[in-house]
Amino acid sequence: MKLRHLAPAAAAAAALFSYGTAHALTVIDFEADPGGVQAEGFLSGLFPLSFFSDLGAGLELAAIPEGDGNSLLARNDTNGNFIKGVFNDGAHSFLSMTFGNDDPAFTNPGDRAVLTVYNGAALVGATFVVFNRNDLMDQTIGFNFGPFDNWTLAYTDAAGSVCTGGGGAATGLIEVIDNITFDDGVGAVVPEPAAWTMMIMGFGGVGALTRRRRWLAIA
Ligand SMILES: [Ca+2]
Ligand SMILES: [Ca+2]
Ligand SMILES: [Ca+2]
Ligand SMILES: [Ca+2]
Repeated sequence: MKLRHLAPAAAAAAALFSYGTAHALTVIDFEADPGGVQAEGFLSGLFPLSFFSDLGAGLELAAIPEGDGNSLLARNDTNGNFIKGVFNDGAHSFLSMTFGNDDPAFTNPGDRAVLTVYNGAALVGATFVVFNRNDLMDQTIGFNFGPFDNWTLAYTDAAGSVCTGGGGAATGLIEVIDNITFDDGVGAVVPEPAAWTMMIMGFGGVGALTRRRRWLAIA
């Protein structure tokens, strides 16, 4: 079974306009996975990314309104649970995902999703996105500086403490993530501006070749 990749041209175009990587991108959307409670370290199909929870329990796949079809949840949130990912194929330099379940009733202004990436045990970096607090999966968080081979995604308050109840509610704030997108590893090098010029010229060349083929076909 082949890993699902975006078409190289589409990936390159997306990279050009968003994150500046030049790799093919793989997307995990969990749509082919059976729903329900998941074991620690579970894999989606043959994708090289194992999922864990910080507390060692609470991972679940479910189709919920706060997700995008089947999505990944970390329950047990009153104890401060969150999601971890470990790549099984070495280091990467691009990762993004969508996130939801930012209930206005269970969050405070400034609460956020925090994505932290590591290479082995070494911290590589962290980024955050403040919730728009609409309980919809309509925000994305990403990191594009590697190499890293594992990561955590946690919902925290504005000070960075993992949410254990939000807004004074008894229920915690469950991380819900989906559409996990990553590059094909650190083998390739992020192009310099001069290389981009060459690549853009290359895209033009592809178009010219296509037109020539079409012309030949008509002839
Ligand atoms: Ca999905
Ligand atoms: Ca949590
Ligand atoms: Ca919700
Ligand atoms: Ca939202």
